[in-house]
Amino acid sequence: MNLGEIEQSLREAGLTPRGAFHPAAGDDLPPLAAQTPARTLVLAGHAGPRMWRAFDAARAGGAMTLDEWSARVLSELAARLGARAVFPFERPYLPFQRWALRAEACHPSPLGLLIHPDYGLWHGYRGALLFAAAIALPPPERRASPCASCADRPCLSACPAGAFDAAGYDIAACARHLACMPEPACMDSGCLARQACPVGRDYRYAPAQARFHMQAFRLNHVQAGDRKAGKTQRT
Ligand code: B12
Ligand code: SF4
Ligand code: SF4
Repeated sequence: MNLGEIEQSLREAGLTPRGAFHPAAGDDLPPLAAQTPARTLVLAGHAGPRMWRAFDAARAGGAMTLDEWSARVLSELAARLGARAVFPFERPYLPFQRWALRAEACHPSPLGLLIHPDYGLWHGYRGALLFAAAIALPPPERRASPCASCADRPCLSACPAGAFDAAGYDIAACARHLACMPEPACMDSGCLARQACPVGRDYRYAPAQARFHMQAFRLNHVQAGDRKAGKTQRT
């Protein structure tokens, strides 16, 4: 099994390969099994319309959440490839953003989301496959952060609730705004701070996907009033 074959399997399942790395001390990977450390991590996510099409078709056959779809697709793939699948919604949380910084040309953005030079802020992670073998990998791709040359930082001033400042993301301010009626524009177009970023505009979510993510976010973290108590995030 080589990396190209694994990446092709991810694409066929509706996912986007998001890089891979050989774990080192401090990467905090769970083992495959007792006494069996993972020697390769392959990251799976979404960027562009492929995942939404696959998920939307699958849920037409029976209601399911995006987390359930991710778990089904990646667990089947893991069984076929002899890997272990792990997920961003598992508790305790696994450090997916830290892994992404190791796996591909992503950088932290002022919004807390990672920014990718091509996808901008319009991407996410659906899971990772852990392999016992040290699979041959290409040298890591290193590209500059788009934020480093973005003098105006429009993402920081676009939120109508003023949820972003130098101190970070004010979850409560965002939650209060999303609970307003009539519904704020973010519910239809997706987070306006994210929309304001000039990078990766071709990868912006289509309206149905943007609304789906915002509804899931509001349901789990706003309406439920349960931002601390462990509801599953369905991004
Ligand atoms: C808990 C959580 C949240 C919480 C709290 C975030 C916080 N302040 O810590 C809340 C509910 C607020 C949240 C919000 C969002 N989140 Co969130 N979240 C997570 C989750 C499940 C766990 C984070 C964690 O504690 N990790 C454990 C530590 C050990 O991992 P780490 O990599 O070392 O930690 C990093 C993060 O904590 C990050 N971080 C710190 N502060 C913030 C603030 C924000 C807003 C984010 C996104 C990240 C972030 O910095 C750390 C170092 O890199 C991750 C999935 C995961 N397993 O990581 C998704 C995750 C970080 N979220 C994600 C997303 C997309 C969102 C939303 C955009 C949801 C949406 N609407 O679609 C929003 C952002 C706000 C908005 N207005 O839309 C994506 C980010 C993808 C990317 N491009 O980077 C992730 C990776 C999930 C995924 N499936 O891809 N999230
Ligand atoms: S608007 Fe500029 S600073 Fe903000 S995320 Fe996009 S590139 Fe980075
Ligand atoms: S979803 Fe709307 S209210 Fe929340 S941070 Fe984004 S722009 Fe602000």
